[in-house]
Amino acid sequence: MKIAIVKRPLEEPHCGDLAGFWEHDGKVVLCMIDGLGHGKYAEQAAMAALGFFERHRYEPLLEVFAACDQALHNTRGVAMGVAVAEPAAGTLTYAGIGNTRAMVVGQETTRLLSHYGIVGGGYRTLKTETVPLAPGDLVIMYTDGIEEVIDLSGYGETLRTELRRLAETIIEDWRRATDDAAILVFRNGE
Ligand SMILES: [Mn+2]
Repeated sequence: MKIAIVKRPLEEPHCGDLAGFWEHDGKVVLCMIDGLGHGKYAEQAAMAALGFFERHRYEPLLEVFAACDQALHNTRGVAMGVAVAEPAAGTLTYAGIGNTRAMVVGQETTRLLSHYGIVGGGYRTLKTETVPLAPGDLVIMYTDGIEEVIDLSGYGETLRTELRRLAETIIEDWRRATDDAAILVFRNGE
């Protein structure tokens, strides 16, 4: 699987931004988490969310978000985005709460919608969104430690095929110096 995750904590050793991925049954599940604030308690909340999600990752997305919201109520809470890629179907299904970001970059760039709220602190509405995912498309997910709008148009084709270098370059170019930062880049199989 072609995937790269790069993290830059604001203050070592704690990083409140965490990412995970799992592959099963022809699907790839991608998860980006930002524990509120940064430092030790942000990391604790993010680890609780990642652990919860890992145990329940094959359950329906909206149910996992709802149960995770309950399970994290005595933490600071997190922003969380989850994308499920189904290469055979040519689709990506996304759900997100809070200000983690996700986009599909192919012929066009499609930004996915996150809903308002905090996982662990409550939210009103959450829906999944399904968009096309073509062979070779990139899925890029990141936290708000990186500028919301990142422009990849200046990045050449070589960079786009070297996922770790691409992730490192984005984080160097678009990082905000006031927060933890993390990025996950996934290339859909060709
Ligand atoms: Mn953040």
